[in-house]
Amino acid sequence: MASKLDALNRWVDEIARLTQPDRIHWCDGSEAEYQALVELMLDTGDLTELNPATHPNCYLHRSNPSDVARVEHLTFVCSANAEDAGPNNHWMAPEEAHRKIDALFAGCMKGRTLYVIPYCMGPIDSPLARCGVEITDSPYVVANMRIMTRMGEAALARIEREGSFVKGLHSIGDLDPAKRFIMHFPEELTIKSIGSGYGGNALLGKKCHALRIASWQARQEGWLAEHMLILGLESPQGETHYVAAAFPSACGKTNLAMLIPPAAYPGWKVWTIGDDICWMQPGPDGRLWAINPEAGFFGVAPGTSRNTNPNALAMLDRDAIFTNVAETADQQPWWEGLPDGKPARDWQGRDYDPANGPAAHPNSRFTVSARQCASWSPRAEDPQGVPISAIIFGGRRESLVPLVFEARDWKHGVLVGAAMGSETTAAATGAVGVLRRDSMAMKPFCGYNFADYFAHWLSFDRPSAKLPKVFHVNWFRKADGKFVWPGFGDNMRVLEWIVGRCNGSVGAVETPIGNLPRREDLNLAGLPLGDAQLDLLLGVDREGWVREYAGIAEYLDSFGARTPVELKEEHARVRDELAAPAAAPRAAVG
Ligand code: OXD
Ligand code: MN
Repeated sequence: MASKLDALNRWVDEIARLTQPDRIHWCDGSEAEYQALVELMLDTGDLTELNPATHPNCYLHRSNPSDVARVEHLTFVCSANAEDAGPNNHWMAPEEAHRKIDALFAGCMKGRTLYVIPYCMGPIDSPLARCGVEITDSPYVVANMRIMTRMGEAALARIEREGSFVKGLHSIGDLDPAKRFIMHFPEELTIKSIGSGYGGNALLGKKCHALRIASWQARQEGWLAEHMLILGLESPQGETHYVAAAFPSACGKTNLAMLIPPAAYPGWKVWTIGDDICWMQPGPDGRLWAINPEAGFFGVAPGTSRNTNPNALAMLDRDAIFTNVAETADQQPWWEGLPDGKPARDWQGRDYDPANGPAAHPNSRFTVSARQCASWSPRAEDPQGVPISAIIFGGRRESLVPLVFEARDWKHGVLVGAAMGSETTAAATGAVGVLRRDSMAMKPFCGYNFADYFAHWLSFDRPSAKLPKVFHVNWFRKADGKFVWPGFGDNMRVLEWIVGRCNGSVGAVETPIGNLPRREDLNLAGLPLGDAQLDLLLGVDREGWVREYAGIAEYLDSFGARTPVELKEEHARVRDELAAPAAAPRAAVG
């Protein structure tokens, strides 16, 4: 009798013929399998054991120094029609892409084991979850996928029930950057990645499936696949609001998702649902319901400390994989920003010498199960997801952009997200600190034309919809080269205002760019901020914003005729308000 696994078996056979592995291993996701992989990697030197007394079951992986980040210039969306990929993606015709990459896959697994990894993105019994199968020759990828996804037998059983899955083929190849490609074939629900073992390029469930392919599927099916953390904010009265927030890579999503409220907030609690990816769908009640498709965190290590993210630090002292961090003399993991300990060996395994640069690579990472986080919410396993009250966009902006503002409605919110800009970080190769537009923090991850993506976002505004309120935050404002806002736990003050706006319990002032808190609307107690600093954080520099909106117009025009007219009209509305003589400030209610 035909089984729904026939297509999977045929595909595995076909890939084995192409790549010619010595062995094929179907992953069951068990603890015994994980331990066997760890043993294997300890033997080959792919992993070294960290101090078992301080960090039991923790391992260090040192990657090839040329393979430490996502490679956007080698990442392609290979849709049949170039226009569908849009100017925001690199495009290659599917036939040419298959030919090019299959030539690199030919025979690439000789002498290696081919691992078949069935995985599920999202709670295993959630209607919002989707399955995939990754084929890889990297045991490091298998071990990481076990932490990051629901991997193994349960996922295979769901694939057998449903028959459909995303196909992901990965090989580290020979790690030659000249033979490295990350290719997506959205119409075929297929990913092919070769030449890199780095997380975002190689753990195909994450960016490749859960964002690029899923965003394409989401558009067709009426949902959203977003680069967002999800947190729950519980008040002392026991009321919890769920918030999703999009920041570009390495801009603090993990820290915000695990925030511990400061002393000024007795009885408040932040619950972590996810730190990187959010899938949202309108529910029967008109609200957006969200799941985190991942099961673990692949977080940036440098800067993570007892001061910036105590929950993260506490979850990293057992059962974790570290990639490209430094080591202390007694084999504890170390990175810049940790106040204790000092590095003895750097991320490349050399004796530490400051002349060689930072001890840990700036994009060094930890991989750890979400369940190890003290703020992890059991609602992360809820098959229905959680209802989202607010969406927050944010970027790294040294100047102009205030601490927080609220979009006046959904359409304005979509414009605010589309117009997002941020200074680049080490999460991708290329220059760091350059301002680029990064709509909804999805520039590297949207699997289709941004103009169509903006239209898709606008389409959620239907009469029956009860959409979240939309906000924009900027923790990174600088004066005299220093950050003005303390950030980290104190971001709770901004979250409180955001939730207050959702409840209609706190005020704001209307401005052309959106509604801003007045000083009296924010809890600023105990913060060492003077008048000049507060003016900077809570002010609107109209001339600066006129220039910003001119830049945004150029950006929206770069998508040509596909840019939704509605978005351009919304832009024109704000632009004209900015140009009009300033009216007396008006309090915004509700
Ligand atoms: C990540 C990224 O790894 O955004 O999450 O680069
Ligand atoms: Mn990310």
